[in-house]
Amino acid sequence: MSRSLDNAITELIESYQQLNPSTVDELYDEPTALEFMRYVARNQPFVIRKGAAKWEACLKWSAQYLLGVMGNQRVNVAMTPFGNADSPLETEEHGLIFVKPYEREMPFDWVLKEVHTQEADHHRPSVVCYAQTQNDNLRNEYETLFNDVPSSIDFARVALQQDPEAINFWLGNSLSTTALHRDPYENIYVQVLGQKHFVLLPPVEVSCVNEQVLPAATYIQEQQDRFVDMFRPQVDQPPVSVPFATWDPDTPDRRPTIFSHLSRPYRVTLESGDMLYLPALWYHKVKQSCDEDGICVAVNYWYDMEFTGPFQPMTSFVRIVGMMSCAKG
Ligand SMILES: O=C(O)CCC(=O)C(=O)O
Repeated sequence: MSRSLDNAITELIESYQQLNPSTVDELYDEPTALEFMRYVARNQPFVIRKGAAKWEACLKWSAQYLLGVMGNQRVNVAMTPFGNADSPLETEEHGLIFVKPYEREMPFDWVLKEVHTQEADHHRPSVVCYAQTQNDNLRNEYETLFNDVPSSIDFARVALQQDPEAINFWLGNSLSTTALHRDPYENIYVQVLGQKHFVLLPPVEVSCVNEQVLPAATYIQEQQDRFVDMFRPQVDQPPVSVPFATWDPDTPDRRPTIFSHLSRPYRVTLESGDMLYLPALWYHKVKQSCDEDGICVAVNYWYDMEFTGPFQPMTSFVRIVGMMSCAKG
């Protein structure tokens, strides 16, 4: 029985790969709402090369412009020792945990300088900063920059019949990596400065990512003198458990499942002005490279995914069956 369950999961992954393109579709014009809806219905990503190149943000933003507009307004910044916010972490004390960043409000000019200086410095800093609150920050703490981007993506607004649930601003450098995870949103991601390097896995590859239920922890600032910030993870109290992918397609021999070798990750790099449609529930890991100012800036639009219809329950079924199969293996 369990052999045939493994075979069924293998067949699911392989038939998906046979029936679908092996690379992310590249478009050079915005799709119509109907064309976009066909991608949503197939749950298939695409990138529009230079799709946002004429946005005010892509024409005007630079370190100097951001500094001029934002000045010393206070913004939230995530701080971690290795640029590893919201990621699995091996610890001696607690084994594998899910660690969240230390978060702090700082003046924007301080954050910008810190991100830039860390990028320029050849020695690894003791703390890596990433402005990455995913809480609609572009319509809140970064509101003064909001005029430079559209308030919605037209083809998505018409097709999905809704406004974005959140519009987020991201400012970081090459020291930060976003760990493999998935979100219940249709995501339109626009690169403004620098590059983002996405690794994408479709939802059917859930059995490859070795999702485990991990104790949640948060970095705390242990000791600070004039020069050094020290961070260590502290397990959350009361205890909270978080299901999270623990396999990384870039280090495939660490923590694989019996299905990980079947995974065929899609890789796509976004240059300034490029727009990615990242469909709901796709696993994504994101690395970044900086522009000549030593910063990497992006904006993304999250639209609620559709929970009615078969997609969500069937994806959830595949996830549960995959976890059962991996657990007994
Ligand atoms: O840009 C990043 O670092 C992560 C982006 C991401 O996870 C998202 O847009 O959902």
